[in-house]
Amino acid sequence: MPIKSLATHLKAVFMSDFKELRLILGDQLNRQHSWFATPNSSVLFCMMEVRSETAYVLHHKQKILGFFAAMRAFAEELLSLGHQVRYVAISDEKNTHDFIQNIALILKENTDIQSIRIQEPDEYRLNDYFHQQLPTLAIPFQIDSSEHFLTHRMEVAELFSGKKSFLMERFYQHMRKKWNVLMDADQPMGGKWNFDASNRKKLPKEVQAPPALLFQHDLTALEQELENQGIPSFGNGHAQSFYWPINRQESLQLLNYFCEWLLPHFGDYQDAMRPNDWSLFHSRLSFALNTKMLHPLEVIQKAEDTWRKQQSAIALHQVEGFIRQILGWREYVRGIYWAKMPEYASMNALELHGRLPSWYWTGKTQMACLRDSIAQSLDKAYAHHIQRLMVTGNFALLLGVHPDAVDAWYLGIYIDAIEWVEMPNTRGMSQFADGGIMATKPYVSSANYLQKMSSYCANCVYDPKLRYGPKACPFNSLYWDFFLQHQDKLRSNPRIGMAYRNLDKMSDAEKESIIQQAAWVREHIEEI
Ligand code: FAD
Ligand code: DLZ
Ligand code: SF4
Repeated sequence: MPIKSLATHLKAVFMSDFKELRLILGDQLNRQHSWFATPNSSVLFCMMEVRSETAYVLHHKQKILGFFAAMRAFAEELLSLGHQVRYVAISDEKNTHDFIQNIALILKENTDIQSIRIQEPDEYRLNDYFHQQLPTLAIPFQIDSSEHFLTHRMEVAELFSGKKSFLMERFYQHMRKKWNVLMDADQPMGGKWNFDASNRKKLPKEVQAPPALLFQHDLTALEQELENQGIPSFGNGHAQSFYWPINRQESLQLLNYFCEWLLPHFGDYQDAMRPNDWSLFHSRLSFALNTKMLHPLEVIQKAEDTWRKQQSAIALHQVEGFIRQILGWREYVRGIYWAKMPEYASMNALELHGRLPSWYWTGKTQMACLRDSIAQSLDKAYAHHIQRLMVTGNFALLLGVHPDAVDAWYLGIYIDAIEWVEMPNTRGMSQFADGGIMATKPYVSSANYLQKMSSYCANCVYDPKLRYGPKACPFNSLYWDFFLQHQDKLRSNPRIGMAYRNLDKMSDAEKESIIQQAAWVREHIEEI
């Protein structure tokens, strides 16, 4: 593990006359940042593994392993490029496990340091912490851009100033023009901005996705180090053959693999689900992107270039569907986060107060769709978008779970989960807790949708067609009960008209049966 040579390097570090300290956070592993353009012997780069970051939520083991392994690899890379690095490992005896206290110690050891620079932290929590704590060091400091995003923090807020809801589609068109992506002069390629309607195909049995590209890292020593330090976590670590990319080179390999093998079908099967097929045609690039090992523009441009060179093999809707996720959704959710924090973190528009069933932490439920999606998340620290939105998220919302509990689960379980992207997706898009800032209606469905878009139901003890009785799929009664319970807040929403028209056609006895069946599901939630 790289940590050995980092430790050796520390001796050299103490003998130098550093003038400036620059802190690199665990999700700032951007080798192309202007900070690293030329090695400068008066600059000391610092990286820290701290308990405050491992403990703000209970993380999946792969998330901690992945962040620490990527941080260590990045420090090694900086050293090899001639930069000076002080790496504070989790087991470092002097580690105070707090960024500012660690910096204070380094300043004590390096009395020539006259200034500090950090890059903008992406999470509100850490941004707030540094704004409050940096002045206490009584030394000039500067906060630089992370040079990662395609929008500035308040761009979405400015674009939608004075508006109640923030429509992604408008933002996306603005981004396509701004960055000249998939454009034909000032018009969108193919005459349409959005090919969403072509992104909802069912996955036919005979279509097999190519295998996921997996790397092989032996992280058992790091896993042992975390255990020795008593760092809590959950889920399967796969430390012996850790398969996520932990450096830029591997991240680029993953991007190339995606463009060559998966992009040709990405758009078609973007919303499809299949048991035991954990990533289908998805890129699995979110960890590399969120740690900044990859820049969003290089991912977008690589996808667009691949399409331009192979238009006979790759249809426009495949690449547009992919680019929309990164140029559109990713930047958009970040903009919502900065526009609405800190209030966003406590929004609970539907006033939900339920608990997350304990099987969200074990996968032990008889519902095939939830069992597979949760077991996969525990094993892989990954689920693709539609599993997150329409299986685990959908069920939590129908059940009436408090958005805080849902947020904590999503923030902990996925390797790509950093609050700026996790929270708007969970609290906003998935749980409708922001009352419709992000989504124009709640993303809920009965078994009908799940049966259409997946093959889960074929092997489930529950019947997707039944609404009542012991074999009835729990999604069905909860779905109608959801609309009954939230009539005061949802009935006037024109996008939900159909659900209320269907409810209005039901007899009182039918509605009463739904209410009773949903109550039964809630009462027996731990056994279903
Ligand atoms: P692909 O399907 O291959 O998409 C390509 C890239 O587009 C992703 O890597 C990601 O960077 C971006 N992207 C796609 N959808 C979104 C989206 N809705 N918002 C932002 N970026 C998007 N994404 C995270 O990166 N971190 C999270 O913590 C996170 N939490 C989520 C929680 C919920 C409840 C939901 C519904 C979605 C969440 N997402 C999150 C968005 C999305 O599910 C993941 O980005 C995606 O599943 C990652 O897998 P992938 O790289 O294979 O994505
Ligand atoms: C996710 C994570 C973890 C588990 N640990 C660390 C850490 O010890 N040190 C660090 O600098 N970063 C870590 N991270 C990533 C941070 O949580 C991330 O940098 C912030 O959330 C800022 O967006
Ligand atoms: Fe999920 Fe219901 Fe289908 Fe079972 S029947 S897999 S619980 S949607």
